[in-house]
Amino acid sequence: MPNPLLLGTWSFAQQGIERALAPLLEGGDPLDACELVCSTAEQDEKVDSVGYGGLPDASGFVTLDAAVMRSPAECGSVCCVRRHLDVTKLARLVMEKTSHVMLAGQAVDGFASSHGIPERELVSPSAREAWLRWQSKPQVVDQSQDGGLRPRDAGTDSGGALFGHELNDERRWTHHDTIGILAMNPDGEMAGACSTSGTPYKQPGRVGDSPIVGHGLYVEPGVGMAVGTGEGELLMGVCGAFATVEAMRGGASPLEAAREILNRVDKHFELEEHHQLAVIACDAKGSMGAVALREGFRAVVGDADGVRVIEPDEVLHAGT
Ligand code: SD4
Repeated sequence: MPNPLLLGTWSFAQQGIERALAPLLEGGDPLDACELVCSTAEQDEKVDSVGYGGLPDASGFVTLDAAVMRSPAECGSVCCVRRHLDVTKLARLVMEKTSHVMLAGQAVDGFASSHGIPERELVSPSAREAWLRWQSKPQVVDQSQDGGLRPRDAGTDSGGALFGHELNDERRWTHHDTIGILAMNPDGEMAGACSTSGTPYKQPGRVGDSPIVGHGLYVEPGVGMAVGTGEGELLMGVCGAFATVEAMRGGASPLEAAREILNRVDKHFELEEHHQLAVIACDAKGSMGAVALREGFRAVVGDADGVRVIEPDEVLHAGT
């Protein structure tokens, strides 16, 4: 019997998982659950890496990316969306209403409007303030680092406390965080989704791993599913989510598979201090694994025992 569950990246997935868990455990559609978890974060201004509240690119525009997936034949994504907030819903519309997998840029806003989804301002007041501060102090985040993610100063960051749990070294990575969610219902049906504003102050036009099937998200019924968060460029270089599922196909457990892919990143990239990456994975029975490159990553599990924030099973560079 599969173990039905929701497994999401970062503690801010908790609120959405609490909303989505009961219907999933009663046999609901796992993609409905994923969409609800992502849209809860998209609407939360406090989450500064997803949806409304997401930090802008270098030119001051927020652009959003998202993907959904049930299987290799059923996936959809959108990227560089500037005028619509509901990007997970849009990715699902691409999957369900078109013969395509991915729509990009301004055309997505037209597609959204044609499906009756209202436009809205994506730059929240707090994100605009942060961007203005960044502009006046460009040395705080080094744009030459392809998006320039750096752990924030603990002293200026409310971090994990914002999301109501005690594991507060997560705050190091605030604004570094895609929401990624994997779901399995009691029938063993799987789905996954992810949603992000990408790296803060990124070069305009930059798209990371999240909306690209196989990079930030991959789901294959009967085998497993995986989703990543963190420095997208690292995961893109190894087709990370796909590679994780392939490792499970080859007999690896979710933990072994996630570890193998992070080791591959470690082998190929000159990692910098600000690089963080985490992969969460789940096999066809509902066993799960979570591995992060550095300390401070959190995941959220929802299952028959309730909802809880957990630390990853392993940190590749423990102590950093
Ligand atoms: C990206 N993985 O665009 C996403 C978002 C993220 O820190 O986690 N940024 O690279």
